[in-house]
Amino acid sequence: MQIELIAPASEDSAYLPRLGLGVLASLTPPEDEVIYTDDLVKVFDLDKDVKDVDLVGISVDSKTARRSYDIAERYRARGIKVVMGGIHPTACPEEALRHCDAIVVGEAEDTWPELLRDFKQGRMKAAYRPEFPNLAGRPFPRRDLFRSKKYVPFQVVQTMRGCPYPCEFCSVSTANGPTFRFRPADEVIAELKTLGKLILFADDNVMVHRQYSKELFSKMGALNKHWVGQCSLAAVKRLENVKLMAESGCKALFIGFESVDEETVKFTGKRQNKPSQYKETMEMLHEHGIATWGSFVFGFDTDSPEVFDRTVEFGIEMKLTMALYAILTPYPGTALYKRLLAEGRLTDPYWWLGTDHDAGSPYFLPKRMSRETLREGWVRAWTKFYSYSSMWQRYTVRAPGADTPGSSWLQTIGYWPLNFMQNRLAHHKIAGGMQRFRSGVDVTSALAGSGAPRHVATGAGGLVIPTSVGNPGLANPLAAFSERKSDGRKSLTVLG
Ligand code: B12
Ligand code: SF4
Repeated sequence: MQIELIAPASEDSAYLPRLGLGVLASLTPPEDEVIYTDDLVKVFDLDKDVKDVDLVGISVDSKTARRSYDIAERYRARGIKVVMGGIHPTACPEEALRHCDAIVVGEAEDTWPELLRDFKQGRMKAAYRPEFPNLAGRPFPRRDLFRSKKYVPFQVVQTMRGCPYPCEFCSVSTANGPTFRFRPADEVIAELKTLGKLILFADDNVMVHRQYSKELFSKMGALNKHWVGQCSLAAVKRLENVKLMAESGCKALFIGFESVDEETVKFTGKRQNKPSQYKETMEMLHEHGIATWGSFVFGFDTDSPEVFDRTVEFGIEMKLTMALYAILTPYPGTALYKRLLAEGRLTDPYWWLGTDHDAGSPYFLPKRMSRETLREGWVRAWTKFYSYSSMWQRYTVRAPGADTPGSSWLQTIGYWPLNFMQNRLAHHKIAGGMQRFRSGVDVTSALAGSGAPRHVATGAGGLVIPTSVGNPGLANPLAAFSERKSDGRKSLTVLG
């Protein structure tokens, strides 16, 4: 039988293959053929790209939910059964089931082979709700399916799942459970040996369990890899951890600061972050050749309008290689979503069913500023942090010390191209509202079947966007009309 596994794309997708689909492919019996389709490397044409396969599996997160439903509907119209899995169907199973024939709620390692058997016997169930699987002894993801040259040259590897921290805005502890589950370090090492030099760890936190990380990173040293990953501040404030990571080949870390204010980090539940220690920690990372990419969120209840400039100045002072600023987003299933809903502060409870997620954000009423102020501050933060003067002030190259390696190639060679790229992103996407990608289907008809109570507003070029009753989507302040490229990728924006 032929199974097509689809990775739908959103305006925030990165050129990285979808590891979860490689995992499913590796668990598919060898007699079945797997086709991997990535909507980002080649935009899936809803009229031309529907194939006559036996079964379709779509990996869905909230940003790609709307696009996934559009694709699924085209297959189902041809009588082809569609299965959905991933974080969004896990958070919104009833909604997803309105658009497909079966869902997997949670992690699919144990369930996928069972689901395929059921399908072949004509008795596929509507919902599969597995326990959290043991991660030991699993086959390596099928990376032979990820052939596009457009993918960034880092290979994605996962070592663990789950998280015990209670960060209110995060989906991980609810979806993957509140305890850590690790793959045996030797299995990770064996997988790494089959891969190229550049590795991206798809872990929420690469240094979360000292004993495990010590074993893994000590063994990695001999492999001579260069790796990047996400890490919490709690881990990197200890010199011995930073040394261990640097020696194992760590070249950059994506760090969840979330906020530069003590009050806010306490409020979000991210108590392991201590703003008073940020500076020392960043210094230590830079000395050890680890470039830093800070992640910050705006819109917490404790945030006031001064937070934007303060956060940008902090990033400049810390000489961060890059920064990502996000507007607090109520992802379904999170404690944040539930609280804002209970407080009557969600402006569009089904925001993910819209086509341009940036245009309508923020999707809630902030406490200490208006939605407009939050949005304007977010745009200002991006453009200020990636201004030429900020780029110049942040640039630093460290020579090797007695026991420190000095700046890595990501900082010395990568800094300028990466920052120019982000400068373009800040102006075109964040300030300009230009989407990298848009599904290109008629929103009104798609919404008719979505079950979401909503109004629609007509925007420039006759485009229609959903808004919620009484809370019209915010107009992007700087973008006035659309630009559609021949491949349909960059298009439109604004609406109001
Ligand atoms: C790596 C990663 C990224 C990479 C993506 C790489 C890629 N192309 O996949 C990058 C950095 C680019 C990224 C970007 C973003 N990410 Co991200 N990311 C992750 C992370 C840390 C790991 C995902 C992963 O690879 N897991 C490993 C694989 C093996 O697991 P999996 O995908 O969950 O798949 C399993 C199951 O879900 C299931 N499954 C999955 N698909 C399918 C399909 C079928 C048919 C079936 C049956 C089962 C099934 O089976 C698999 C095996 O068990 C997760 C956090 C997490 N722990 O999940 C966040 C996470 C998915 N990201 C998140 C977010 C918010 C984003 C961004 C919006 C951030 C931003 N502001 O830009 C963007 C949006 C990306 C987009 N889709 O447009 C949220 C999503 C929340 C939500 N409700 O959607 C998460 C959960 C993090 C969080 N803290 O909440 N991300
Ligand atoms: S933000 Fe990071 S530390 Fe907090 S719950 Fe999510 S994965 Fe865990």
